[in-house]
Amino acid sequence: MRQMILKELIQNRDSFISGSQLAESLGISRVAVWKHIEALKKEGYDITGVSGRGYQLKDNGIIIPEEIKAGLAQQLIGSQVYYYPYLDSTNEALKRSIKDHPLEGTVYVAGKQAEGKGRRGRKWESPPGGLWFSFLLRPTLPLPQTALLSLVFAVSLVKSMDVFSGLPCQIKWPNDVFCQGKKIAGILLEMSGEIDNADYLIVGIGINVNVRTNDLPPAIGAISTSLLETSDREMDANEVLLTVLKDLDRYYRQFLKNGFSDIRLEFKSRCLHLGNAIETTRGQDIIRGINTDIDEMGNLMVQCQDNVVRISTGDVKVLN
Ligand code: BT5
Repeated sequence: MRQMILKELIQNRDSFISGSQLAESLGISRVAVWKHIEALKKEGYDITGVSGRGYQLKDNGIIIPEEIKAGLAQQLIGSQVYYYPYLDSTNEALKRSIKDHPLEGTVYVAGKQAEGKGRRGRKWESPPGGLWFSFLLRPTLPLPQTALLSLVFAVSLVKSMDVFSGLPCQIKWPNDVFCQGKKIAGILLEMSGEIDNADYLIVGIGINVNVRTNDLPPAIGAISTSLLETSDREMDANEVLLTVLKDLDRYYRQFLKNGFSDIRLEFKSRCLHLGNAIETTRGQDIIRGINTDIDEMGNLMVQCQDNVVRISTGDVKVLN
């Protein structure tokens, strides 16, 4: 019943619908309507009740799973889609659901996250207006191939971001998406299982869709951008998610079928710092040099003064 009330509110979103209208169309009492509305509010839906007018659901980028599913046809990524107005982290929520054996390709989307995670224990700011989601894969690939997926999905995401930002976007190795020199999206891969036998892989993606970077903590706002700010228009989060999921699925299939070679070339052509001076680390060592290549295993090749250093994990700082 709660889902039916939600459906009615979504259909009338941003306008009021009276309690008696809801009660009548669903065949329940007004008190029952009120109880369900209170439960929806607890889940995190932004519903205002005004006496004499009824209830209004504020649309902060609510994802409608049926709409997404209907647009996806037969693809793997998006086999199931769940939307939650509020979560700690979509990666964590999807991880907790593993015990219930979710289908491969299941997607969890959150309206906002209290504890959005970046890589290496960093925080990901996740206010309303962004697209914060994770999906589940069970690849049967050797570990180095599984690790390449982080670059594969970056190429996919950069393509989707071009479409919505209206600008050519770029990738900072291994998988940050940049637009006009600022970060617009990030990816976090988490794996469970044994080496060469991944039990599951959770891919978390954060996209600043209708986020105002002024509303982020200043230090992060200064280095970030959003689709709203690059394109100067509010986006329909459902449309963005649909396109992004289609692209991810297409690139995943291409990778499984043909490997990394062609995708590597795309990665290189979109890489923010290829041919530039960069700084990165290997263990305790700080490595400075020219990033000359990204190899077949996705490693960063850095030409230092007298040798070439291969970097397989870490962060890149662009020096010029
Ligand atoms: C990432 O980490 O870029 C991976 C971000 C993945 C977020 C998604 S949201 C859905 C899913 N559920 C989760 O809990 N996480 C995933 P990293 O490369 O470590 O970048 C983190 C750094 O980006 C932070 O230290 C900040 O400097 C910056 N940052 C934080 N929030 C940001 C935002 N909203 N936009 C742009 N930059 C941000």
